[in-house]
Amino acid sequence: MSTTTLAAYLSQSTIPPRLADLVGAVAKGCVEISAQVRRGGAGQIMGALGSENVQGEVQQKLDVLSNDILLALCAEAEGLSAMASEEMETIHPVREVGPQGGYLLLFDPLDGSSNIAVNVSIGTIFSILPTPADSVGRAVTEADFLQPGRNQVCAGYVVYGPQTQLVLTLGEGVCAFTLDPECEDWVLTNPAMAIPAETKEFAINAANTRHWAAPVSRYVEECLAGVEGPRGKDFNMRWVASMVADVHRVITRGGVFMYPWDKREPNRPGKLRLMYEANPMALLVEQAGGASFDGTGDTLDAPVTGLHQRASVMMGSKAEIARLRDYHAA
Ligand code: AHM
Ligand code: MG
Repeated sequence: MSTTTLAAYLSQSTIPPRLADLVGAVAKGCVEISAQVRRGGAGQIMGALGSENVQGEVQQKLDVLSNDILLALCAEAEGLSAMASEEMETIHPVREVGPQGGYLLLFDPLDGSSNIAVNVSIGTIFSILPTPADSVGRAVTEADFLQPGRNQVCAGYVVYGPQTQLVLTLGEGVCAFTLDPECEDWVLTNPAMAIPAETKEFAINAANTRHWAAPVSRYVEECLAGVEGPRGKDFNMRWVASMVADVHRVITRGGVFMYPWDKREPNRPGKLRLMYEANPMALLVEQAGGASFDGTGDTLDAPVTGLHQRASVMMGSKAEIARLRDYHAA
């Protein structure tokens, strides 16, 4: 059986070489993160660091280690102008933007940190934006990053589960690669991921039921009513509490992932971050034939005002997102 590696895939003539180079650097960083994740308690990576990130969350050793790995390896990619991350308050400039333009990389280096200690799937999420046209000849600023998700030229995630998988879009569909730990090559294992239209699964943290907005409560209540309810079928609920793992399941076999706005903090749009969590996942879901919604419109069209801005997140099978839209409009 012939196999296609990530390197071969990225050498296609339709992919700009400097973008391919950057994606290769992110993937290489994730091979290193995967190795650290697998060492677990046998290495020095478990536990909290004693510091907090810009969002006031306790940083785990693995959060910071993963951040450092991506910063170091991606800085080598020639086309990269600057990086931003969940773990850093401000941007990390790399080089002045040359005449060919450049790229901005955003990432959540280790998503689902609460699952590290319990040996449950975690992940890395990344998003690549073009540097704005007027940035040539100067260092980029934070304002250059504040572009809608629709501008992304690439998005992806790596899930560190029983297998380590990279799921990637360069704007023309979604493909998945599986890491062969023997040779450290990413092998193309699904060239065209497609979210099934029909679903019987939803993912939401049900502990927050009492805080939800009415349209979300209505949607979930109707799923729970099962075959006797208005949906006329039984649903399953799943919640890994790692967005990467939950969205990976949705992209693989359909369903809906939700972390919507709720009444706990009415002025906060949601828990998850727009630029390095919601937007890359929304592009992947859309490219796999699904849709995403932030309670007002498409996630990818949401106005961006800050690097660490939060978002209300609903994404998955198209018909389910259309239903959620209708309920929000009612
Ligand atoms: P993190 O980036 O600090 O790990 O937080 C994001 C994670 C998501 O992966 C997941 O969907 C969510 O937080 C789980 O939150 P909760 O524990 O409230 O269910
Ligand atoms: Mg995260």
